[in-house]
Amino acid sequence: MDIQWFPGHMAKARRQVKEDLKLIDVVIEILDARIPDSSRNPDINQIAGGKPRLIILNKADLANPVSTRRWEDFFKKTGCPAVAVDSLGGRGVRETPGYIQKLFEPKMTRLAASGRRPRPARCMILGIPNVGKSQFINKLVGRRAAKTENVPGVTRGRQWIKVAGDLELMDTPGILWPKLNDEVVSFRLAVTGAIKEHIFDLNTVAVELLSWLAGNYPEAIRERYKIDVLPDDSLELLEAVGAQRGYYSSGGIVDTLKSAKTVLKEFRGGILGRFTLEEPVEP
Ligand SMILES: Nc1nc2c(ncn2[C@@H]2O[C@H](COP(=O)(O)OP(=O)(O)OP(=O)(O)O)[C@@H](O)[C@H]2O)c(=O)[nH]1
Ligand SMILES: [Mg+2]
Repeated sequence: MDIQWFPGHMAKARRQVKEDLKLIDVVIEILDARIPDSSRNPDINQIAGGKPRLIILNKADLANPVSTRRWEDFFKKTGCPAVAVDSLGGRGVRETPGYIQKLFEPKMTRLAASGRRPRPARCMILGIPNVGKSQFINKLVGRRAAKTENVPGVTRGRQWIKVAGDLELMDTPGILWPKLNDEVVSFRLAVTGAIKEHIFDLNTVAVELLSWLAGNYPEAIRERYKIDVLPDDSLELLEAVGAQRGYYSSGGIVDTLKSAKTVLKEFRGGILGRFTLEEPVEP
């Protein structure tokens, strides 16, 4: 699976981020709790420069809670506070302003020492497409301040949003790195919904996902799709899912595309269970 997807708006967003960083006190890096490593921009250190940073492990409601705790510890050990958040349900959202204020404190003290009046902490929300940046902001401010939708590439330009109290947040368009040349990373981004669907082959991704699930959580598939004996071949498994659902085309063959869409949708919706696709590797 070779994915090349770097639309013009992302290149522009990247330049804009660089420029806007001058105005920013704290960078909020939103990661997908199911793939904290693959959803991380490898250039983040360079992009964020020396700004204090808070990591948010978003969509924690869809991830394995034990793994999420491991990831929180992992990032904390690297010196970066990390909070698990469910921006839909709201869990963890309220804890974030406290972390932000703490990160802003040294700068605020410096500003005060030079005679400047206190001002809100200005934060930039950064992350890959569809990770939940706009939804996180909406949950924090308690209204639909930013547009959200379950497809990547919704936010096209930056937008400042004030939070009651002392925060100002800048929503930004999701940015992916130019070359997704790592097959495993590409698969994980596709399966979690960070890449537009016309860019990759749905069947390939669903087969790979079924193979991963069959290897790690066979019970989840057995129960959901009522398949007692899982075939070794994952394409056969995809067909078995379709057969179980009655997805037949006119010639009586299983419609694997329809099965693939079902499997991906149910995985992304958390219907198959809460899964984390990668664990932290201790240095
Ligand atoms: N289950 C779950 N869904 C979430 C969470 N956060 C966001 N979503 C959903 O994920 C989808 C994408 O959310 P957005 O806020 O639009 O994502 P974004 O990062 O702003 O995306 P772009 O603007 O395209 O870069 C929406 O359908 C949200 O409802 C979460 O914590 N849990
Ligand atoms: Mg957005």
